[in-house]
Amino acid sequence: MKSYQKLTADVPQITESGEDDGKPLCHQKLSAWWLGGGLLTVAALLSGVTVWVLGQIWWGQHGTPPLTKCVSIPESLRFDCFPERSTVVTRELCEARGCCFVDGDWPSGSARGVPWCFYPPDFPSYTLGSLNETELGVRGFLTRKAKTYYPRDVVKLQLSVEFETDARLHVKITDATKPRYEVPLDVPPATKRAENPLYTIEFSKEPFGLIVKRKSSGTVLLNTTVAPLFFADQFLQISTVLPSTFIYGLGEHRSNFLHSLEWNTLTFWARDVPPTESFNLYGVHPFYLAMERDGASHGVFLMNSNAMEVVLQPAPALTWRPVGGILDFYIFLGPDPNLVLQQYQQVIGFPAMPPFWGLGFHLCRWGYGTSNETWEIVKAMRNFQIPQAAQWNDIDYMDGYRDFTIDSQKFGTLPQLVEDLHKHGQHYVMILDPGISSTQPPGSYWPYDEGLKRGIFINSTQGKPLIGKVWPGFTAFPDFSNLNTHQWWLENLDRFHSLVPFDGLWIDMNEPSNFVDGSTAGCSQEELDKPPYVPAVLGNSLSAKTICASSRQNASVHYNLHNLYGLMEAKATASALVKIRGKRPFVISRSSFPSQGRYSGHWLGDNRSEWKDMVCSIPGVLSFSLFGIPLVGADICGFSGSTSEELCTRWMQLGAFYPFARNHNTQDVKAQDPSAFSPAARTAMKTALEVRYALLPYLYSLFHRAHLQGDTVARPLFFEFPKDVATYSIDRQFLWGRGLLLTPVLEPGVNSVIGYFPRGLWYDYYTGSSVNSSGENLKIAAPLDHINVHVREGTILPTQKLGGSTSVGSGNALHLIAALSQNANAWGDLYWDDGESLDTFAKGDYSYLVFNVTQNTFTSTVLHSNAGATYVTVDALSVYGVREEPKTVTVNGKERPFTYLTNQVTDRQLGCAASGC
Ligand SMILES: *[C@@H]1O[C@H](CO)[C@@H](O)[C@H](O)[C@H]1NC(C)=O
Ligand SMILES: *[C@@H]1O[C@H](CO)[C@@H](O)[C@H](O)[C@H]1NC(C)=O
Ligand SMILES: *[C@@H]1O[C@H](CO)[C@@H](O)[C@H](O)[C@H]1NC(C)=O
Ligand SMILES: *[C@@H]1O[C@H](CO)[C@@H](O)[C@H](O)[C@H]1NC(C)=O
Ligand SMILES: *[C@@H]1O[C@H](CO)[C@@H](O)[C@H](O)[C@H]1NC(C)=O
Ligand SMILES: *[C@@H]1O[C@H](CO)[C@@H](O)[C@H](O)[C@H]1NC(C)=O
Ligand SMILES: CC(=O)N[C@H]1CO[C@H](CO)[C@@H](O)[C@@H]1O
Repeated sequence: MKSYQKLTADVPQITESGEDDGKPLCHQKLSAWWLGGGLLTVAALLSGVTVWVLGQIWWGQHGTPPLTKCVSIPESLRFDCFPERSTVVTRELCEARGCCFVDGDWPSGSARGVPWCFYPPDFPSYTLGSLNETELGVRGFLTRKAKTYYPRDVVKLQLSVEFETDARLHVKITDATKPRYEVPLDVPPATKRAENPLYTIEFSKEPFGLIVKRKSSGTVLLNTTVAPLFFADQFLQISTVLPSTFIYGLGEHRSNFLHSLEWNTLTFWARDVPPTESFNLYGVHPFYLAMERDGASHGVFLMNSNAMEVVLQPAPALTWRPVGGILDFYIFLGPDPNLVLQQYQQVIGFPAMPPFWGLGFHLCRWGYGTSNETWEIVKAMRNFQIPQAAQWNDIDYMDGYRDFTIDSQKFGTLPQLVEDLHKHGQHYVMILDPGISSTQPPGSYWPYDEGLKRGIFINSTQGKPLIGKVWPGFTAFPDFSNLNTHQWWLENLDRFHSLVPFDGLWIDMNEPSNFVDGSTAGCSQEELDKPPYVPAVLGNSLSAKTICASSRQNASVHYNLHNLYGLMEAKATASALVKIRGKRPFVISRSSFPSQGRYSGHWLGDNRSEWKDMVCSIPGVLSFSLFGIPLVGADICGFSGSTSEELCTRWMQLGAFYPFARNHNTQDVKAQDPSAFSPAARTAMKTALEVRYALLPYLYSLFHRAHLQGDTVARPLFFEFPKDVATYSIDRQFLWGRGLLLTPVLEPGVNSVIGYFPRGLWYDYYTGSSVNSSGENLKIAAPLDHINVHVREGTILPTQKLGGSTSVGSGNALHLIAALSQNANAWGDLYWDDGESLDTFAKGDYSYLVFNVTQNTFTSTVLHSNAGATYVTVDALSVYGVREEPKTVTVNGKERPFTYLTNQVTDRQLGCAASGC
């Protein structure tokens, strides 16, 4: 939808540096003297898991560090001792912390570069005592003798390391003496110690540190001895070196897919703001995936929902800096990126299977103004036979922007519109915001009256509902950490559904967004609102554009729960939809947190109608693939600003391949639905959507694999080619699953595009002509009415024939496309069910088919079937890459007619020259 913005006033004092300081990445070896002691004792404590214990190698001492110690620390390995940005650090301030001060050039603009104030090698940290064996691993205490410069150090910590599976290690550090807030995610517990782990772990006792290595290669994945550990009540910090500079994830941020390690500080605190580089955005995902140097891959998840920073620096190294909770790490050893993600999602949960219609094309706009006008667009789309699965409305349907109301003047015919959509096999999705208007006369607005009665709103420190201001004016905020709130939300939705039988819900503004900082009464002066360390969040305050951190929710204080607001609302919404409709829920949420995929998809927020925003959408989509939220897409053609016909055409082509495809526009700008353009543009858009619709059986099957085991749908190239380093930074192309490569045009005024084709045969999806790439960039023709789609050798794609109906799942016959490998093999699969019932896989109400080509024979094997299988008929098979014309083709033993087309192997330059690009 929209955010209410005043961008200029609250630009933070930090942005990413790197692009302009031109420093090369530096992979220097860590200086030897630092922990010069090396390995002193070795103890193989546990069967299968090697535990190394490093000896006494670091002596904590206070005072001004001698300069020689300081200057010998390479710049890339300086860990910032003065991350506060409210003050420019001076020698005095720095040395008061016992840190090294070496000033340099203050980076231009607001960027921060090499720290001036950094930890000396002997800065006090924790000491690890003896380790006891536990059922799943080891446990020990960490103690700190010297205080840090933050209040309330936790002086005794408990470390527990659990070898949960062969590929998964769990490291938890928390207060040894009293419980602290922990993220309420129900992670399935491990029950048995890993027998043959892919990792080894070593401990450094003094100062405490841990080193995780990949057993097979010896690669050091984590080494936390590089900087001191902090664990104060509101300042936790742990640093590690990284085995490479290839780091992905760490969202939600707008950046290239591959993160910059040039002193890049990323902040995590859910925030309503149009996506901008270096800002904390709507969602929070403290997870990264790293490629090692030999194509192996690992992932790290810090299960912590507090505000935090992650600092990436060129060593390469990474620092986690949360301001609460505990240090609860899961480390996933892959070894390939697909496995890393499966292992991550075993912890956070697998994404929901979307209804089939959810994968169709969605259309929305803020400012249709009336239900009749909304209806006109639907009719225009039908008239041009442009596929449309669902029509949406933004907040203009509401009466005074209040949830669960309809503007009876302007949207009086909404129920009829929805009925008409349903008659045409189409669906209706509407927006809801969490803020509940608090100013209606008592007795006139059930949601507020009843919410108040049931005590389900978030309270201020005064024990009364906290009042902020959102679209309807003054509002209270439902506390979704309270199960009574879920019941109240369900009752509201149920009442509303009997008025407007919506099929899905769009939950917006759920960071939660608030147009006044904190509340109408401001915030308290307590530590939660004024923490000793404020991460570099936009607005420099945790209450900026949201509610007070001190506010009270059932499960904890908002300080801890803020980043979970969207997750908890999505959970309540999905469960209400199931109860109301009895079918698979369809929810799209703006804010998100790990495990969100179980309840909702996500759109990338209030992007602009600009080429750059279209470019950024691919890293956005790919990052959410890493976060276990495969149902994701950007607003096609851009949300704010007016699009141009060319941009919108290219964006519709790209958007036809977002896993979640919605064209959405703001009010008071030019219309951008396909029916608004010239016949040529409209046709190009329609063609792109028809390709999507043809491929829906393939897409649906990919979603099944995501739901089943956490495979990605929109997939980065390096997931399939992890040994090809050239793929590591590609984010202008992506794959669908393993077999379909998308190469969109992302700039104006061109009719060709350069794309990278990993080694192997790639077939043009439309013609079957092929190119044999040695792993190279190829320039290919891309006229305005065309998006390049290539099929990878060895793939069988189930596609569907388009019938007269533009609805999804119309039971049209399948057309299989087999793209042969150089050895003339191929395989593929199809998951099929009724498209909307709950838990079809768990209940066995589905069909699953595997297709295979080998030795000139195509076979289709039904591995599971039930009534759903009767929906599947195949009426055509195309085989790409048949080198000689066959004499006969038989189907189940009977000879059948066929056509054979000689496909010219496209010469890459020629193919382009022919069309003049
Ligand atoms: C871990 O880091 C310390 C400090 O930089 C270094 O001395 C040590 O050699 C590293 N250990 C490994 C296994 O890389
Ligand atoms: C390890 O075991 C000893 C002896 O039972 C006990 O005193 C100590 O508290 C244990 N340490 C941890 C971290 O559990
Ligand atoms: C919407 O259309 C209906 C039927 O055509 C008409 O009766 C109604 O007055 C229209 N409403 C508005 C607000 O234009
Ligand atoms: C908020 O205050 C209401 C009374 O105004 C109370 O019923 C409710 O339990 C409080 N909720 C929390 C989480 O403190
Ligand atoms: C309130 O939170 C606690 C702790 O998270 C939880 O156990 C309890 O079920 C919650 N109460 C309700 C009514 O949701
Ligand atoms: C395809 O069929 C061949 C020969 O029967 C078999 O060896 C191969 O495993 C099959 N491949 C798949 C993916 O089922
Ligand atoms: C199209 C576009 O600009 N996408 C960006 C929208 O914002 C998200 C952040 O929410 C970015 O990740 C996308 O890159």
